[in-house]
Amino acid sequence: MSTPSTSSSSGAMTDGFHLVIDALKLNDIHTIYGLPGIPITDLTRMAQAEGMRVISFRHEQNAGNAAAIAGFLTQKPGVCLTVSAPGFLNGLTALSNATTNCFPMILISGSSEREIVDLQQGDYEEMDQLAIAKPLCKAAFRVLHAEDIGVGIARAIRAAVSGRPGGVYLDLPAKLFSQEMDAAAGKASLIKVVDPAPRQLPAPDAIERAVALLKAAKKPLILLGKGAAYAQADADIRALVERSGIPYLPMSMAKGLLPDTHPQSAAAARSFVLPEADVVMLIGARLNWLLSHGKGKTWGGKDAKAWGGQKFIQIDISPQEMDSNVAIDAPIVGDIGSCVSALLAQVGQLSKPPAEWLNAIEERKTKNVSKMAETLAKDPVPMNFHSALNVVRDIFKAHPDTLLVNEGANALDFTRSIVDMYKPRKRLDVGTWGIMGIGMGFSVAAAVETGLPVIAIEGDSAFGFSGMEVETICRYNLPVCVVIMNNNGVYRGTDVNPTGGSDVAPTVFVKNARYDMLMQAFGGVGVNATTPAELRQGIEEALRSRKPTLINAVIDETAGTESGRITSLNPKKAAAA
Ligand code: ADP
Ligand code: TPW
Ligand code: MG
Repeated sequence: MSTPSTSSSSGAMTDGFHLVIDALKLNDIHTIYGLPGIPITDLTRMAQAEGMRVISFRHEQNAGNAAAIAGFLTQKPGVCLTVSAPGFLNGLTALSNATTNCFPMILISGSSEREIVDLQQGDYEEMDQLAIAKPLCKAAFRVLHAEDIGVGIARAIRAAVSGRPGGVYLDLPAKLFSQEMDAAAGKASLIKVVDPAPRQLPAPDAIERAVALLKAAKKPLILLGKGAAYAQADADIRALVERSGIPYLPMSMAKGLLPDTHPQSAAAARSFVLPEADVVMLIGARLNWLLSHGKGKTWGGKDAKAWGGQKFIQIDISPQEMDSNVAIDAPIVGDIGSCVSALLAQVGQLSKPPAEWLNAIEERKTKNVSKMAETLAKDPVPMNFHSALNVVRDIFKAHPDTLLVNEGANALDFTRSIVDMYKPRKRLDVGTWGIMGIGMGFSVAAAVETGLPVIAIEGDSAFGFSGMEVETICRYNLPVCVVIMNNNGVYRGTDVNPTGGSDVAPTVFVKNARYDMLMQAFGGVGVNATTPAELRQGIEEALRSRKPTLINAVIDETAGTESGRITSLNPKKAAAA
């Protein structure tokens, strides 16, 4: 296909299609995750013709999740492209989830004719998309004129990656794409964004305040969140932890920032260190529900709402995050790279944490680790989560560069606690919302963006939300190995219908389903694994061959617990507690 915008002959014209493509490429965005249809089919074709990688999905939510995690992995906004109204709405869940998780992405949706939409005259796929997107993302823009495309893309990129990263919606009405303009003027209208995520240096007095708190601490603790993983300040974060000698806890997606086997990791003593710590330094982690809002019994408070007495230091790029749940005694506002390096410069002033604290943690860790080792050594028939995940644990130890995608309830919680990660940004999961459906979208983007193999550990319910994308994985021949922890249902496969009627219980699926056959339908490798040995062989072969693979791991249907680790959030149970 010709490239009007790069033609140098005088009088050459360009159009909206090419300006969008050129603006993305100019800003180093070379991949689009999307799903074609009116009015963006030709945009996908032309983008491919112009050398962009266009990854087509079977449902926009998965394309959106792919874009979001591409943003997390690369610090560049992932781009998702959809059609109008229904396609846009399908992408919106992912956009909203990206915003919630602070992942930079841009959802670009074609839209119907403005005049008709605004008069509500019933256009094809009519919807006021901009208005609907606005409350669900960080910023939303619409471009009406071809000469504004450069500005529109530049604003979208800046909004997505600067400050706290998030999702941006860009509305491109159908008519825009065919608008023509002089090619030279078009080229001149594009903007290459300079320094899209400017460093934000912390104030020196904020650093001093934090250092003073750490100096006085008897039982300090560092909490690493996915913001710390996103920031790609890996060496400095590791140096800060190691040179201060402070024990640390990684949040789920921060696992591997330092290897989970690191002697300072307190992960195996989590329920001991949270209530005991006296000064807690949060690095890119929010005190939301995942940390029990920084108070209550988890933190040693005397009841569910009480403050546990900890002093908090919080490093975050968003000033408004401070005091959101409990008082933050030493807020450090800035980008994590700059903040951690400023702290590192002062770390010489700190003495190592008291031995009593470190020994107490070590004691708890040793006890819990040996208890876990006992459980993992068992080989029950049928397999349970532990015996299956013991295999996965070995595999990640031997192949630490592999990416792990993980969703489900028990399939999530057990994997998080059993499978050690050794490198930063290798663990991708359900994040802040605990959302199901990220599995295949994340897997596709993880493979596309890194070229590395991906293992997706999926609950059988979780997999269902994005399962059709196994065709996408086969179509692009991606090195993705999906392992379904098949316990015949949501949490378990054993619930019964109390009426004795013929409908099964709401949490129960078809018994003994063969998910592996889904993969075979598209030319991938399907394996039915009933023992740890078969599971090990299946995954190892997938890593060796890099062929799309799906392993149906048959798990004891009685093995799971309700809601995995978050049973207490169920209304009925919470009231009873
Ligand atoms: P987790 O779920 O792992 O606890 P959260 O998503 O709750 O992590 O928190 C991530 C935090 O990191 C957010 O408050 C976000 O503002 C912050 N953040 C993201 N990127 C950066 C960065 N580059 N510098 C500083 N803070 C960041
Ligand atoms: C978009 C609620 C949380 S976990 C889960 C659901 C439906 C599935 C658990 O079953 P699975 O795992 O995957 O088989 P396991 O190992 O315990 O059997 N809809 C959305 N997000 C969420 N979180 C839900 C529903 C949910
Ligand atoms: Mg299940």
